[in-house]
Amino acid sequence: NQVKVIDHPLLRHKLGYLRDKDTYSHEFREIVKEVSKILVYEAMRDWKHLEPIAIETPIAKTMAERIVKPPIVVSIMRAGNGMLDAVLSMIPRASTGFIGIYRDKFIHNTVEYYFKMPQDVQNKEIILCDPLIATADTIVAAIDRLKNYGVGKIKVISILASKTGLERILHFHPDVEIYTVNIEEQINELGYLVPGLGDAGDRLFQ
Ligand code: HSX
Repeated sequence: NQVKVIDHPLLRHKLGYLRDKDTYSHEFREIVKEVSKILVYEAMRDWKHLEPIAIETPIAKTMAERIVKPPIVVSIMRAGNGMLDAVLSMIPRASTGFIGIYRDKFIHNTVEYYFKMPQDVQNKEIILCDPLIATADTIVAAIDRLKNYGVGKIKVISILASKTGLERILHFHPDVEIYTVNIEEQINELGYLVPGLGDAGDRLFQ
């Protein structure tokens, strides 16, 4: 199964605050960070690239492990930037990419205005961050673009994702894994998740 819904009492508690329209922006930002750490923790669960390293504790010599070949953390701007620092704090050796992309309601298509990846992306694993997946137009366009660059496995972390959006991602990209807190049943005529949490970019940055 490519879709992992991380069901946990702490996440359900935090999601309530994210959904609540009366949650202040500074609180919303903090909670997005907390949830992002939990999602990336789950996304890294099957990470295979660990290297043994000899260290000394204050008491004795021992062996430890270090993550090698760290993934590239990619933010879909602007809302993905609300997740980025938290994810990087969990994987400090990761490099970072940015994709500026939005759904244009007049031309009914996605528009890319920025694309910046680190130097060597060939076969590198990707953690792709965007708090919301509604129609999935944005994330599918981002995945298309990353695959054209020859990246390795892509894991998406997203706080809420619509049922149709998830189906759409897996229709085009069945190899992608998606980690989310909840699957939303509906999207309204404006393209917002229902009940959702509103526009994640606006909630984060006002
Ligand atoms: C919001 O719209 C989110 O952060 C995503 O970037 C996008 C989701 O909408 P959709 O393209 O999945 O419909 O700004």
